[in-house]
Amino acid sequence: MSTSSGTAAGAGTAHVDTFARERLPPPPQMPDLLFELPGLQFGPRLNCASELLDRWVAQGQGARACLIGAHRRWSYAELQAEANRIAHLLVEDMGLVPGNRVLLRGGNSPMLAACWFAVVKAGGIAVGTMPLLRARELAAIVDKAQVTHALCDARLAEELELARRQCPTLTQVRQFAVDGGGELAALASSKPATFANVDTAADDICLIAFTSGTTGVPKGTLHFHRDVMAACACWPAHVLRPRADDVFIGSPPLAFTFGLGGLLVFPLAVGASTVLVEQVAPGALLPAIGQYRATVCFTAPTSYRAMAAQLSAEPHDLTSLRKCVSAGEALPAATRTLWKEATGIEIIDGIGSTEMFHIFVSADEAHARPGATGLAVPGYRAAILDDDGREVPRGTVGRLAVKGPTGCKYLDDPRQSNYVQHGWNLTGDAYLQDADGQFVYQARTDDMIISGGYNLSGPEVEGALLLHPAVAECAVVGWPDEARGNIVKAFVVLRAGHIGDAAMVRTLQDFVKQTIAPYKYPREIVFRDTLPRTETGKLQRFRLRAGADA
Ligand code: 3UK
Repeated sequence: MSTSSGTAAGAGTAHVDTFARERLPPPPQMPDLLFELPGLQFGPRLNCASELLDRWVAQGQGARACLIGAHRRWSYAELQAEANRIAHLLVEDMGLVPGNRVLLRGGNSPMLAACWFAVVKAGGIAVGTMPLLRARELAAIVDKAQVTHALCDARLAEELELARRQCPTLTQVRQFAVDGGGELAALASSKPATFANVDTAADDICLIAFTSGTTGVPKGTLHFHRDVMAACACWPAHVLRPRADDVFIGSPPLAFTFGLGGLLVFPLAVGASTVLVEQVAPGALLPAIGQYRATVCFTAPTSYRAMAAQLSAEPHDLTSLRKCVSAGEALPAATRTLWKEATGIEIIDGIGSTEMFHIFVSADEAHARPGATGLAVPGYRAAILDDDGREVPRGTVGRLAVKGPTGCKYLDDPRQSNYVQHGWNLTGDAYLQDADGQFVYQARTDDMIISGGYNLSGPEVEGALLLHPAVAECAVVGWPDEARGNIVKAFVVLRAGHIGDAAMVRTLQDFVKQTIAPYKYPREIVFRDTLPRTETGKLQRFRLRAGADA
């Protein structure tokens, strides 16, 4: 067993620009790391692009299908050639040196993936950004990460140009077009199709993922080349178990590590192919699964719920589909059941975080238990701790703590000591471990509702409401109340054909009382047309609380 914290400072880094490296958390604030699994034995040098992409071509598998987009299909060899040309452009024309931060901006597409590999091959640090971000948010990221270069989908260039006015570090920007035309492809076309990847250290930083967090200044999480490969050796290898002939598809953006792992890194790690298309709203995902004969789907719980409803209205060809992954939010038991009834497929739930890169507690189809997230993924350890950092007995609610081969490394941020305590990564989630050892989600720690002296989980009440056929979506929050401190308040979106009147309020209240302990029922219910969500599909409960402007 090896437990270590931190990384040997300056040990053979390939970075010339050491901005990010110098802003790693100080060694005492680094999470403990575990490298017990045989698949986690890494040498000192590692460039994850070599492992994920070049390796297949070197093994004579370059003709295999790799990326499938709306406009193009690339084999492994074709993606390699495109990424290599862009890497030359970055280094020769745009002056990139290893360690520079490169902002990537675009919806999911093969071209965006080629840009990601180009940056990583050249020893740069990829900074993914959500397509919907505005100039103000982009400027905050550019400033925090001192971004020097950007590769941007031409259709999204306007906000980046606006941001640039406040961003003196960002001097090199090129635009690309997803259909293969555009400035970037034209400039890269004269470059060689071969490129010698920068010989990076395993613990050189290769990406900064900004948290899709709720409020406050965005946090940039640093990830090493080794972190990317370590993630591949854990959850995909032991829980998802994909095959080389799988076709991955899904909705999360590549700027979100849920999407980067699920839709790019994990498929390529096993030589599979992946569909990278922008139009993956629930309504478009179902037909796309049929069109591309996709076999593995990644999306959020609400999307499975919406797709199950869609399937009851019109049939879709899902005969190719064999695995469905849900993450980003707790998967309500009702949603698991609806999806299984509609498709016969048991969803693989998994909790991951931007800080940990990907999923660390999960259950495959055989271990799936409605209402539970699962067990620690091989390679990770998980525990429920009290406020003093002591493990609590089974069945007691506490703070979810994890450690494994990846861990939280914020870029120059005092909040490091909130996430990492005593070597554990504290995800900010209240969980309990049941008698079988399964981890059962309660709420975000700051979403627990204290009402009349009871500790209540908003998502548990949501789970009960979602079992009612009139409920399409819902959110439950604590609402200030003179007598009780807080009351349980529900915001409900009804399915078409149902009316949100006083009778419906009574119906839903009675239904909850019959489903879970009666004291948990929502004393107040209001009806809404939509609920506030982040671009990654997470419910923004804070925007529904008293005093917020939802
Ligand atoms: C919540 C879940 C219950 C939980 C993510 C998979 O969501 C991801 O990363 P974020 O940084 O958010 C992390 C937080 O989201 N959460 C995620 N999955 C679940 N809660 N059950 C789940 N299955 O509060 C967690 O702390 O946006 C998910 C892979 C990569 C990711 N970045």
